[in-house]
Amino acid sequence: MKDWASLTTIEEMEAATNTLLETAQKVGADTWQQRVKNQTPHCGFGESGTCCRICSMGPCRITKKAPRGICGCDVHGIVGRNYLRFTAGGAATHSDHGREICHTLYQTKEGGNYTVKDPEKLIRIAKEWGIETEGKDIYDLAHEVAETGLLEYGKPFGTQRFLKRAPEHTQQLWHEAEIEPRAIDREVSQSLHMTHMGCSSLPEALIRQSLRAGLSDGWGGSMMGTEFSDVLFGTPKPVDTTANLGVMEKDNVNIVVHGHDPSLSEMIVYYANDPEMIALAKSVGAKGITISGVCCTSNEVAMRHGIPMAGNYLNQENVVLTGACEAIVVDVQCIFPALGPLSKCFHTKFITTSPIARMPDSEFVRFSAANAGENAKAIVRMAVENFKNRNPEMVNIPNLKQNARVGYSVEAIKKVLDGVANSQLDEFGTTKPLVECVHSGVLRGAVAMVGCNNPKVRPDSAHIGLMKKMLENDIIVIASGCAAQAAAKAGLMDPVKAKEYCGAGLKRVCELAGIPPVLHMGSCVDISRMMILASDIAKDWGINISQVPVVGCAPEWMSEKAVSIGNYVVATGIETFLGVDPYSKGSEEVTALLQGDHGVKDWVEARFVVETDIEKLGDKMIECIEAKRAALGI
Ligand code: MSK
Repeated sequence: MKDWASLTTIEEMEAATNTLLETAQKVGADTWQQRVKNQTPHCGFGESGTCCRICSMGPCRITKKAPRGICGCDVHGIVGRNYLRFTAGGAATHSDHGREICHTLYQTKEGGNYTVKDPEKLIRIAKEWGIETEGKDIYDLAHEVAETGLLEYGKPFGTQRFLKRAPEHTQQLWHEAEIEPRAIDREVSQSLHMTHMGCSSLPEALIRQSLRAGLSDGWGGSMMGTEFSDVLFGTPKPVDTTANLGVMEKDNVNIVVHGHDPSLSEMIVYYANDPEMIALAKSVGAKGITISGVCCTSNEVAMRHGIPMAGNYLNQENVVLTGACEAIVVDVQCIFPALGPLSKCFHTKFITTSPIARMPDSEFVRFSAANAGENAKAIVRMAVENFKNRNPEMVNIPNLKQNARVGYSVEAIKKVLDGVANSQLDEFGTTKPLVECVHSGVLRGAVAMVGCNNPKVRPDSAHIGLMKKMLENDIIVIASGCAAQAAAKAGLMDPVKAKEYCGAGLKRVCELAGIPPVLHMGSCVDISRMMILASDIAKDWGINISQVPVVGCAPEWMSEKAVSIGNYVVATGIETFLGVDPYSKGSEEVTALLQGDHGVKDWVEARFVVETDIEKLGDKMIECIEAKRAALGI
């Protein structure tokens, strides 16, 4: 057994949370811990997916005595429809994020709020899409690529352009299964059409469309969100930062950014470093301005600027409970409406910025690409001026902080690994050294660990427990979203410390490449990076994606986006392990399609595994990786 002493434990994180909950009690604040108690036990029909409220004849709930809804739909149709709607919600959300990024790209101009930071990537994508690049002004090209991207949402004919990035075999599987995504909006809208009263109730058709809608996200909207964020803000490279609540600074103005869209947070980071704003902070008695982040906005600015990560999804109330948060500034997704009333118990300003995420008890500063600079400066000013309203007696910043190296885009991974093995890099590097490490057994395989926190799982315990188990077994972990932040908070992204906890093979790779054993690949939309990495590995290795010893895992997921992600990861040929059931257990047929030997497995060569016992989930992941190795004869 390893001694994990230098890492931050779950118990230490819980102890810190408990001191913050004492503050909550003092000020009479409501917290998610209390609301979970209020909501327990959960509705059994909802949990098993067997409640239908798609039309107003119901709601219909399926029991032994009432096996069909009023329209005659059976439990399998109801569970299947609920599952597809769940997926469509996630695909719409991720893809709309991607659409916003396309619009931001369209707004770029020389000297403007937004400029092109990675012109090579823009040119690469333009060429990939057959757009003429020769002799074109970079901003004309950016606008043309952005417009072409926007048309991916509603084009009347054809399929998503990025599908061609997948290996031929994968493309063939998608074609044969009739799940190649067409226009992104069409897949979302068709999912709603199919699940309208009186349309599909055949589980197989509903699950096929779930995969298709998921693919429109992962190989469409999300992929554009990632790629164009890189064009706009720079493709991430390894950068050092810190993580956990202790990154907030007692003597500074603390601004916490939260949500997903980097367009706003990039600007906030810029203006927090503005000498005028720093001088203003000093004039109100602070030593400076600290920006830190929660959820995926945090991942975005951490990867590109080394901005510290205060925490993940279930820490969002904690940052306010420190009493040292002058402003929590949010864009879209994963934001608790609870932040409004909670902020009112403190001096904190809860600032919403997007018409997509309006909430009571917030101050709304409508953000737009056209006036981004002005908006961001106004927000930073509001936060700074709020410092004087802080009650020093309420300040309690838990002393938890770990170092983390983040920013492993596909380009960065290839560069660090290829750089070790090969002094003559080709233009973008290859995954061959990684393939060699896995082939030789130095690394047994890889796990893509993604997803949220969910109060149904002791926060972060599944992420951290599973990661440790993988590292001990020489399985490298790539992580994104709140799973990545869990690793960073614990210290698993500290390249100096974390390698000590790995098996001998993984430790050697980390030392040679100077990487941590858990690689931060970004935010939720950046799971598309993982799809590209898996595709490139399969191509460099000369095998199918489903043969590569790699699995996906979301042990603490909670959002619709995560269901959409699960669908596209499985549809890409990667076995996906979930620690929370996606409201599908009420139907044997749907469960068999998603998890059995002859459902999605027959169509795309991968399936879901749902296991709420985290120890068993980890064992199953290792078994799956080892079975893939054995099948390859390695
Ligand atoms: S933020 S979707 S809680 S990963 Fe992307 Fe975290 Fe899940 Fe939101």
